[in-house]
Amino acid sequence: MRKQARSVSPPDKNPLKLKKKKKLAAGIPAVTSSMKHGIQNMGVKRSVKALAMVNQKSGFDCPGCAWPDPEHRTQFEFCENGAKAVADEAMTARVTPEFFSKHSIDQLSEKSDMWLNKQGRLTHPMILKKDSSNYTPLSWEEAFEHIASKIHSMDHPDRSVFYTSGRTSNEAAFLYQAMVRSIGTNNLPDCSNMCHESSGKGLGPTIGIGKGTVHLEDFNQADVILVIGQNPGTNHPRMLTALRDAKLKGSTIIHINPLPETGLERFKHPQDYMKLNFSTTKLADYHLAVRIGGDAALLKGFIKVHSQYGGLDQAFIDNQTEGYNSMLEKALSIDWHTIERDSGIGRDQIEKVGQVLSNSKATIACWAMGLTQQPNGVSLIQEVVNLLLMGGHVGRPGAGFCPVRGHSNVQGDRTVGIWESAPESFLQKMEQGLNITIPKEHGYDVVNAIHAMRKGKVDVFFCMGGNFLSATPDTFATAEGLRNVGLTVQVSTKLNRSHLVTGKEAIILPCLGRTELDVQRSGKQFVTVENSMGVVHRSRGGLQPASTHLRSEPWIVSNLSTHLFEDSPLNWPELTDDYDRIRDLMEQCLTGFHDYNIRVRQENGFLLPNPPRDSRTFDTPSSKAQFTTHELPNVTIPKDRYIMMTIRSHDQYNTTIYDVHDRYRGISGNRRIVLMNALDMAERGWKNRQIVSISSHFNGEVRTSSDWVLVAYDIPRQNIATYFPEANSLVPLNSTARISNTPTSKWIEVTLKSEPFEKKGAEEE
Ligand SMILES: Nc1nc2c(c(=O)[nH]1)N[C@H]1C(S)=C(S)[C@@H](COP(=O)(O)OP(=O)(O)OC[C@H]3O[C@@H](n4cnc5c(=O)[nH]c(N)nc54)[C@H](O)[C@@H]3O)O[C@H]1N2
Ligand SMILES: Nc1nc2c(c(=O)[nH]1)N[C@H]1C(S)=C(S)[C@@H](COP(=O)(O)OP(=O)(O)OC[C@H]3O[C@@H](n4cnc5c(=O)[nH]c(N)nc54)[C@H](O)[C@@H]3O)O[C@H]1N2
Ligand SMILES: [Mo]
Repeated sequence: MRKQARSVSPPDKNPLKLKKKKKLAAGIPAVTSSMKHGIQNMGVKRSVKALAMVNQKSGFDCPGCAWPDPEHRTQFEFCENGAKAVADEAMTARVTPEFFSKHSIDQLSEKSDMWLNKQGRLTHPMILKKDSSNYTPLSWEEAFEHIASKIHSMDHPDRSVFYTSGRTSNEAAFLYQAMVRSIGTNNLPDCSNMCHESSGKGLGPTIGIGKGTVHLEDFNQADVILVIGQNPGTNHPRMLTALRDAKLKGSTIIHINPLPETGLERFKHPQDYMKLNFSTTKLADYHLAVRIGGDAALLKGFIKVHSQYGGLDQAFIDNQTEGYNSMLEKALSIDWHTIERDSGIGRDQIEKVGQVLSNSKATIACWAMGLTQQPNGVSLIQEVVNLLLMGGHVGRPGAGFCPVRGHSNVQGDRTVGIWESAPESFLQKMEQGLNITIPKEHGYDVVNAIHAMRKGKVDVFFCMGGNFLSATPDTFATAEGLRNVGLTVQVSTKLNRSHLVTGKEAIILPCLGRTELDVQRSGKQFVTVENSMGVVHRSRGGLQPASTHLRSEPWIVSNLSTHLFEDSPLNWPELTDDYDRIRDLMEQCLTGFHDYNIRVRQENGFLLPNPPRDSRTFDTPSSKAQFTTHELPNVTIPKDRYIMMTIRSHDQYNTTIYDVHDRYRGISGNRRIVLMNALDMAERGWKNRQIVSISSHFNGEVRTSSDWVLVAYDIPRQNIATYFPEANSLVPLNSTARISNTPTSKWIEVTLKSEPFEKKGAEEE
């Protein structure tokens, strides 16, 4: 019998080191860190080769994040964390069949997530047979036959679920959804359900498109840039360059965040050292240390101030919007006491910053997970829309909405069909283009997929990338769900915990990454991606693949499809012989992709249509932008409770842990830490390094996790922060944002209890 694998990483046992928080982002330490990760993982020669290709017109798109590339690129168009992402994929270590024969999955699960990732690139297709404890190799042909036979034996197409993580190229994602819809289901959950779903659901009904409306060039023309609930210094370091350039041109930057994130304090471009320019730039002019969940109140405050101090674009409000009066009436009905209490920000400061916003001729609002992963994530985004619409800050230079996407192609994946609840008009065009019949019922999103697995409703769970077990909420509940599934399949580059906590049978299909050469029958291929600002461009890897057994994601999909469908209107093998054929097909099925193969070969790719940005028009039922009216959420917490947010450290990429450092925050050695206000600690008689257990409370359910270490930090009172994914077992599966169903990873109500110091090693609860 197979022993059960552990679902939460054991801690890396290093002593916790605490230093002062850094005030300067990037600079020389960023250069040193890029080099260190590069050389350790890839060696000198490969580092130079790989990094010379990142974000170059003839190279590959950085797998780090979705921030766009400037038109005038430098020779080194990457950042510290992009370099780490490249090094992590292009590393020379390998996970081979011998590795799997040496280690059983339960043994591997006792290793930390960091250790698992460090073992290197997966090299062969592998299968974990029923009741067996070790993966064994199998051929691609055997793998496809096995998966196809499981899918054929299902009672209903909806008993299969197909997850996607946002690194998948447009071509692979498009073919993948075509395969899934040909099977007859819309069960296409993706990482976006846990990420910017609230942005899409907030923007769609108000401005008529679920995407941002700015270009990179707009940053140079903005009067004011709001950065809300986002830590670009760590997660989008190249955005700091855009902020610096904007700043040097006179923009005012307003940072709204419970934490004083270093990236927004002072910035030194790493490449300036080569030009012997040692000056640093102060970025944020204002930092409002809002309480977690306090943005709703703060935004109402700004709206009140704006209505008093003028700067309203009355003509725009009158002619191109609806709902202004009701929205304003609601904001004005909320008294200052409530706004101050809920936001944690004094009226003086709100008025001061509110005036800056009122006086602005062009405002850009950027945001990320601090807003989207709140229970009221969708209405928060819509309050941001309210605020900007008041001044007409959309569809003109230097102004607009900028949801800053995470995974490098998460936006593109959605555009090409990774969408469990795609609108009917989208599916109709897809149906015609593919010449198949597509069911119109919505499929499972991430949270509903977990519910379905737990209820025994899933026979086959297929993942195109990602780490479903560790990225999703409620780790133990998700693990139970996964163990219920007949067959789980992971198309992956690196080993992670989702390969260990599996269905009754599991298959690993190792694939090429962004950095690698992709050669098909017609020769070398490139793929395309869409960045956070709607630019579609090419990405072509150049390194020799990590193993000769690796296959590209499009190849994997087309070969599986060949085994799945006896008579399909699509000629699957032909599609992957030359990816131009995939793009030809995409042109037929998607809006905005005409002359795809020609336009994507232009130097900087092409822009997808975006009515608010291109023509200040709004694709809503009344063709007007919508102001929306929202109640304030209840954010009062009982005296003995805290609100916990789960965030990223500087040395991780989502569930991939590169190292145990969080350089900017001055923390290293341990990832099971809790950032807590020193006064809250003193009140409980606690000091730095106190060990605590955390219990989350939701609808009467309690989830507990032990062995966490307290660190005194500059964070609002009754707010605490822990790292994702270690804290995910505390995120209740049913605690999701209204409308978007995004897990509320930034709003978890918890209590803390001290534990004896000698307690070692996090236990599996
Ligand atoms: N190096 C690196 N780059 C990455 C990633 C990575 O893991 N590593 N992940 C990628 C992905 S998929 C994504 S989605 C992005 C994530 O990028 P971010 O959204 O920047 O990531 P988080 O660490 O989740 O940080 C959220 C920020 O929101 C703040 N916050 C939390 N609650 C609130 C609140 O109530 N109000 C306000 N105003 N702020 C709040 C936190 O203090 C934190 O600064 O980054 C992408 N890029
Ligand atoms: N508590 C909490 N939970 C969160 C979040 C949070 O802030 N707090 N953030 C959420 C967010 S924003 C996101 S986006 C999700 C992320 O969820 P996922 O996207 O599922 O997770 P990742 O950690 O990015 O996936 C890493 C794995 O992807 C595989 N991989 C890497 N590159 C490739 C490739 O090119 N092709 C293929 N096929 N596989 C590849 C590797 O095997 C690697 O181990 O997590 C969410 N979960
Ligand atoms: Mo994300």
